[in-house]
Amino acid sequence: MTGDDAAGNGLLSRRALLKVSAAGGAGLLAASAGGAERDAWMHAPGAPMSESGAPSIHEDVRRLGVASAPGTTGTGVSRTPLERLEGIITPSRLHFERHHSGIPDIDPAAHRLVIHGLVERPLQFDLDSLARYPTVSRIQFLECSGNSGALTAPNPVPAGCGDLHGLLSNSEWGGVPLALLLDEAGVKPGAKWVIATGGDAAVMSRSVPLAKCLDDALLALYQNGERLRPANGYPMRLFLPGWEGNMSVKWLRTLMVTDQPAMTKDETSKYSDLGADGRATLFTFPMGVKSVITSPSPGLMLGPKGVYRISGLAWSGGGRIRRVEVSADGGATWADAVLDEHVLPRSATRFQVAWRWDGRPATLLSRAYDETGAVQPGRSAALAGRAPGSFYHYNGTQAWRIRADGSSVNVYV
Ligand SMILES: Nc1nc2c(c(=O)[nH]1)N[C@H]1C(S)=C(S)[C@@H](COP(=O)(O)O)O[C@H]1N2
Ligand SMILES: [Mo]
Repeated sequence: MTGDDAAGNGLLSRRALLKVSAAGGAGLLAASAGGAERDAWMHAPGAPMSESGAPSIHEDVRRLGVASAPGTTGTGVSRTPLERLEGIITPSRLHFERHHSGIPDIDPAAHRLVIHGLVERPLQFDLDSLARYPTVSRIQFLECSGNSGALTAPNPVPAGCGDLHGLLSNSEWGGVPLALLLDEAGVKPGAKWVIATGGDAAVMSRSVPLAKCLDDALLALYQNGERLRPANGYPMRLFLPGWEGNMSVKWLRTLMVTDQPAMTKDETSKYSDLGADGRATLFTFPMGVKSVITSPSPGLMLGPKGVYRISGLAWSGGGRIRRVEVSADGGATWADAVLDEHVLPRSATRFQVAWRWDGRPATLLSRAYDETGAVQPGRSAALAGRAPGSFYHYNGTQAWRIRADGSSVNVYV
């Protein structure tokens, strides 16, 4: 250990993070060079402007694992390539997708949102009427409760960070607080739940506690500054910060205020958690505190031994991330990672730590804590009490085994 060491096997202090450099790899410039020669692309004017931007043709970053269930179109998922992104915002084109019956082609002029049931005044809204309400915007994550479920498999699946954890994205969501609209409809005494249904062929339907709807629920219209993308609910979706993604009903069509949950197919046969005792738990709403190292991770190679920046994401349905620890010795010792500037409630939070890799095999792990005091469990604790095959709401720690050749692989510790 040296003065900069913060934990075993080369994890360095916060101070060391600022000193991470390519350790000579940046290439010292000969004094005579001075950039005198023009580069090839400097000899003629460049390309013109365009009406819609696109990533550099040199950057081939796409959603991962785009797949539909056999015999269907659009019933499945695509995942965010977490290991190819930095910061906390997921570009809208890379936001993960989960559709139960494809993306409906909704005519925004014809779409209506209806609020009915236990209300004084049933109301109907179109996009024009909604545009008159005050809006809010918040940077928050959306995570499918099936995310990371592959880690419940008996043997580690040889897959990458986005393949395993990419049913998580983080956006700036803008729209009208649902409380405003419910207030206008006049919720009647005795109301406790709101049944939300979507305008897709699957008619996704979920029962949401009224308290959440009156708290921070959003009728989302905007995503990262532009209208929602069709895949993510255009022209409007329910957005329930920190809660399992399934409840954020896309293409939102009706909200029925009731005194009890509806027990829809989407909250009974699916998205319930089967315990080892054979009993299923319904209504697991908030997503647990979780973190994952995005770099290094499978598919990203380390070069020669030396100091590297470990980078990752942490998030919690319970609120803000308070602390993230990283281990380079399989969980024997832990060092505090540095949290980036934006530590927002129910948002992905970027963490980093410097690591002096000695070129030998090592096992990296991260562990997150949130402001409620919740701690991300290890794998065995996260599996305790589950029936075999029960994979929703898994938030155990992720271990990457770094091999001597600089490659890495999903392992269990
Ligand atoms: N109407 C409707 N809403 C839906 C779904 C759906 O298939 N239909 N999928 C749900 C699930 S399971 C998740 S995880 C999120 C995914 O949102 P995204 O596709 O914008 O990432 O939307 C939820 N809302
Ligand atoms: Mo989901």
